[in-house]
Amino acid sequence: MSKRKRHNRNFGFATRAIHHGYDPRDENGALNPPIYMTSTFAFESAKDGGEMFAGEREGYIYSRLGNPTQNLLETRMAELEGAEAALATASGMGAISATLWTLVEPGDELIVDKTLYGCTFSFFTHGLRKFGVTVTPVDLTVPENLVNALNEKTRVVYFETPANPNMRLIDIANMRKIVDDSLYSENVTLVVDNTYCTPYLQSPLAEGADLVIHSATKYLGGHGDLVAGIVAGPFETMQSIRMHGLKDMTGAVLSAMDAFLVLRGLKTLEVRMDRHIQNAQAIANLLEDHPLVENVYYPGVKSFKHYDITQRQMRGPGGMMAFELKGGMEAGTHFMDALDLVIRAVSLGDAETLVQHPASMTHSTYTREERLVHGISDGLIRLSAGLETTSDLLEDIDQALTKTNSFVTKATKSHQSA
Ligand code: 3LM
Repeated sequence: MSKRKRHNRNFGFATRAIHHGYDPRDENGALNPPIYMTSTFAFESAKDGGEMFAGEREGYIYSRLGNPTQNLLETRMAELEGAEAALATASGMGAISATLWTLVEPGDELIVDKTLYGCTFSFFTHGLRKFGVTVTPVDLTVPENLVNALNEKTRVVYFETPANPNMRLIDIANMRKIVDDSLYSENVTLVVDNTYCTPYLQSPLAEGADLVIHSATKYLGGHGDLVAGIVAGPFETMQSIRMHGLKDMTGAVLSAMDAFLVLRGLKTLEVRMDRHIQNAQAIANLLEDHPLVENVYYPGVKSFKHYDITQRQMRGPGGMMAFELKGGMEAGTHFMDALDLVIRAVSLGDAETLVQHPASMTHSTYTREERLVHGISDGLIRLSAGLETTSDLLEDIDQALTKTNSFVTKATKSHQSA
């Protein structure tokens, strides 16, 4: 944290994403913050060291417990999410696991939305369950389902909005109200994964969530060159996640180098998100008007099922979408292989436009039966709109759709004549 106080004006999002918590005058005028490449920190005296371990004196001890570069990222992310504090972790899964290991005990219950990123689903259903935690997936797009599911064992309500990969939206303020109106509000922590939106487009804590989680690997880093995670919320909870879930249970601490890279990514988050949206909107419009496309799931199109929640909860439709082609999975894989500029890869939020097939890739941690119950069809394709020139993307997607169309027409004809 900066030792000097800079003018305390009510700065906008981009200004805070670039400046908050750092003053070059504290670091020999260096425009960029130093990368503290050190595992351990020298104590002034044995007594000082002992006092730091006892929590009686502030200071850095060891980089699994804290490091100035990580700390700057945490300060900045807390500011952007409107949280008292934040914690940087070695991956999004590191943030999720450190948080859950801190919040739950054997016998507790977790209520989760039925659509989750594949490894989150896997950690909950295959990981936590092994340790005596009950995990109950429900469709949280129907608020009554939360009313019915809450009980005296519920400790955590967890969801993504928009959900990866099918873009279902969940009304955060409504979930808060339902928890508050229940008999169990004291015991329940509401956790929202804000990876798809980033704090530029959505503020879960302001909507009533207790904790917000990110895979910083995605838009926050923004360049596909690192893996990182963030959790943000009340100071005391962050302290216990740091000292228990992160320090002792997972050890999944972010390196100083990667903390620096996420800080660098944050400087351009606002301009990148605006461009991601511009490209995603143009692609979604093209898909929606194309005869080969069965469904488009993008918060910026009027046909979107949760358009009302988008308007209320999000400051923009984001860069992510999913769609299904007529001709199902076969047409989908043909389309993906026909793309030339757009890249076939998992992950999202990068400068490059990426497509992937959730059923065989990011969500292959679900069984086929689970995917169908959880709303992830075999034909679903996910697209992360990048930052390229819009017309180049449209041209590539259009030519791939044209090739796929002739493939589907030929396949249908040969099927009919057989
Ligand atoms: C993906 N997602 O391609 P890391 N929460 C959300 C996520 O999308 C992810 C995580 C948490 C993808 C990763 S799939 C092998 C690649 C909503 C990650 C986990 O641990 O930083 O990957 O975050 O959808």
